[in-house]
Amino acid sequence: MEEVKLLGAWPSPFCYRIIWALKLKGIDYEYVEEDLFNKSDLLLHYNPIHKKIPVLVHNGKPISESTVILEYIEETWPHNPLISSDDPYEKAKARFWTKFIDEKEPIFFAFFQSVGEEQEKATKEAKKVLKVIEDYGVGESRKFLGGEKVGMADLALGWISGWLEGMEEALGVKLLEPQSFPMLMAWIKNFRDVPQIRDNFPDRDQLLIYFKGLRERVIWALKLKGIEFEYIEEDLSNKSKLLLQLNPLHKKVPVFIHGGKSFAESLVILEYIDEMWPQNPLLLPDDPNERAIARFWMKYVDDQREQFLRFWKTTGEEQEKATRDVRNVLRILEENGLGDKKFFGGNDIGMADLAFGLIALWIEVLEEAAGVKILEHNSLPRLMAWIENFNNVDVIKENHPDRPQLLEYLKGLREKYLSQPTS
Ligand SMILES: N[C@@H](CCC(=O)N[C@@H](CS)C(=O)NCC(=O)O)C(=O)O
Repeated sequence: MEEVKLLGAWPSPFCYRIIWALKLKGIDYEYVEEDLFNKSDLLLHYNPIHKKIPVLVHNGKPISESTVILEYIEETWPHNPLISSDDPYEKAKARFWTKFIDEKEPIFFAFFQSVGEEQEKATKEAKKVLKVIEDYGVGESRKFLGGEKVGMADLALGWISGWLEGMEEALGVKLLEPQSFPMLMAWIKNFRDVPQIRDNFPDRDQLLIYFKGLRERVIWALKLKGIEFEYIEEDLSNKSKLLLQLNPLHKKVPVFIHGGKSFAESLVILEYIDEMWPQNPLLLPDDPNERAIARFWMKYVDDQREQFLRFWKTTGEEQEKATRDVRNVLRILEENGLGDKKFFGGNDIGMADLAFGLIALWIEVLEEAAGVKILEHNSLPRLMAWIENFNNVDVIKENHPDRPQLLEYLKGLREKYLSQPTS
């Protein structure tokens, strides 16, 4: 009994090329889903060069690169051919289109991942590629790229029959206008009508969530790193189903969605962002000792959060005590955390600064909402300088909350807390 195993990942169009080919040929295989954020030893062992899926393992021998796998499948199981003609010229044409489509994939990736001018440029380029396929690849006289039957080039192009729509919808930008690409639209229909394709297609909604997720994360960190994301505003007095589903434990924002996975807790998210996108300012220092110190301060501030906000939630004696407490916390930060540095991590803004960002952005507004003065210039000079440095970083400046709106929000919330006897 021969071993046919496919290492894949459900959203990967490259992987579906192989699934479709095996189904069209009626080859039984074992499918192994890979977690691309935590690659298995098996994947690293079988594809040590690219560490990517798909990988086909046939009787212990691994083959990677989807177009190479398609050729291998065709040669190993020649029935129900993917290149139906014996004519070398027809074969060359099928390979030409397979290669053409494969090489243009980065243009669509750029279309999906970029923003602004870059996206406009990528959109134009992607449309040009589609036009070439419309004019020269799919013809009026034939159902598929290679003729009357689905072939290798069609499998390579398969992703435009579902994935492209997911990308378009997630972005809100349309590439495939039916009036401009009538033959491509007809090809999509023909392709999706093939039973082996129709029965082995990722779920449309899941693909859409996946692509939306890819455009996600915690605003400053991503902006500092120049990473694009989609922001979903939550109404916390009427939490969305999505939030309850993604963070059933705490039911709190922020929740970060990336690559179809989600997790909560802002500090955890910051660490993830730093690991996932190590470019631009590294939010945590390289040195393990400095790293530990930054984490220590982040945890300290997080643990003090309730304490920190207490002065704004209380009145009278309780508020006086809370005011003394928060000043103590700030003094500890001033003397032990900040020292003579511009930022908590040194000369550049870092993860600890983002963790403390609330102080810089909110404290004055919290003071005004609560009618109490916490920050005194003479007693906390370094912290005051830090607030100024923090607020002057371009990314922070550009993403500052609207002050009057924040004040109104914090005043309203304070009233709500004060009217609840237990809080
Ligand atoms: N040229 C490759 C592309 C495969 C590819 O990009 N696979 C992605 C999933 S869609 C992957 O495994 N990515 C993991 C990574 O880049 O770390 C092929 O045709 O097989």
